[in-house]
Amino acid sequence: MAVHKHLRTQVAIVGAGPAGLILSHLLHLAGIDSIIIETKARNHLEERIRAGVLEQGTVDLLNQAGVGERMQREGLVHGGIELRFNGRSHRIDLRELTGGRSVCVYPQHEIVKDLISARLQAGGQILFEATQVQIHDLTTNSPRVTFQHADELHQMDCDFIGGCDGFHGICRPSIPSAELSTFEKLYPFGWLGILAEAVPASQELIYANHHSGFALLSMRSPSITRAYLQCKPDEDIAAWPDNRIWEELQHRLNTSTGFHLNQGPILQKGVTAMRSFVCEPMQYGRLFLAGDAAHIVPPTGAKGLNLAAADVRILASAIIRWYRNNASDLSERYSEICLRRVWRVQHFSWWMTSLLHRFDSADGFDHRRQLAELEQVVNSKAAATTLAENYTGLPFDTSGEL
Ligand code: RFL
Ligand code: PHB
Repeated sequence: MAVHKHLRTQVAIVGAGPAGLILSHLLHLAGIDSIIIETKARNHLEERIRAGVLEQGTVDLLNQAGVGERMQREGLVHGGIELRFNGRSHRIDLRELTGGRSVCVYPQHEIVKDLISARLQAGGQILFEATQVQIHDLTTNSPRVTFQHADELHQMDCDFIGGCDGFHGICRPSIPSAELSTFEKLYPFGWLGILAEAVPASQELIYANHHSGFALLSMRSPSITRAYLQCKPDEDIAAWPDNRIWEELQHRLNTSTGFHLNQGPILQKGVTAMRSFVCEPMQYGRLFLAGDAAHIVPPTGAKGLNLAAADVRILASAIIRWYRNNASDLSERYSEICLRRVWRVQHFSWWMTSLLHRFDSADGFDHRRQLAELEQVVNSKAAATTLAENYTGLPFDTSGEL
């Protein structure tokens, strides 16, 4: 029979993705106690293939927080990306255009592994495989989380709740709908992603606009290729045997001077739908949403994880300020501060998506317009700089306020 178990923490965090884990770690560094409640098992989180590209600001945040040691050793620093269209390849020199900024290719699940290990080593609590997670009393000074864990019904009292449970979580839907505005855009395509045991055919990421559809060549390590093909949002993966995937990648990534894709066993494949989504505000009473729980971007700009890190950096500062100075000025402005970056990144992710994908309605006009814009991006230093600044990430606010 289920027993009632009472827990108390300062900050209850729902979700052990990058947002929840980074938040818990930053709070711990400031001496603030948190407990993470997560529905999935630890090994599931540590093997879930997701993002790969980290902005300089995210890398700096992880390093400053003392969890960047493996990332510094194993992460691949990239000073440029390639744009490919009309059979030609053009390098965008991120480093030169931004005065030295770069990105780092280090898989999201490795960050998750590093953070879980750091939290557990420091005595932090992550309650994996919780079920029936619910949040209550959000507009009081003592909100609660209830859930089932290891056959016991738990109630956790806290001062704040970090809603870090992703797009399909329960935190955002717990806010009365009259208090929220949501903004959404669905795209008429998805991405078919593969992970393959093959040496990446390029040392830098290649984004290709092709009349057959977008393709992206990325990597996870010097021996693992990650690649994506634009497909239908409800694409049947069974229609894509490995050889068809390689042929299509070769076709879309080819150049007039020839390009050879290294092939190897495909370890994983899956289809991801594409959407842009924002909810406003990102807070309600003592609940603060962060990461995918509050917003989704299409992956073309490689921004989702970076935006999650930017949110929790601000949220941690706001909570720390509340405990240390008894001041709620920053926590009251959490949503407003985050949404400035969120909308900048929404625009960039939408722009990259619309520049590079094939739109089926196109009678040829849209494709020619895209090519004209791509020509401008690769030929105008101003246009290339805009891409490079956004891709490497807008610097974090260093005014000292946060
Ligand atoms: P997550 O990672 O989804 O974590 C949420 C966690 O909450 C748990 N959860 C619950 N826990 C308790 N109770 C409940 N009721 C719960 N419901 C859910 C979930 O199990 C999960 O563990 O959200 P978070 O932390 O906000 O992190 C966001 C990122 O994961 C996401 O934005 C990125 O992966 C997006 N993304 C990329 N971002 C980048 O910055 N760079 C990239 O290169 C990049 N590439 C990508 C991507 C996402 C992709 N997919 C699969 C959507 C490429 C792809 C293909
Ligand atoms: C990835 O490696 O998964 C990746 C890279 C760049 C993107 C999106 C995803 O824009």
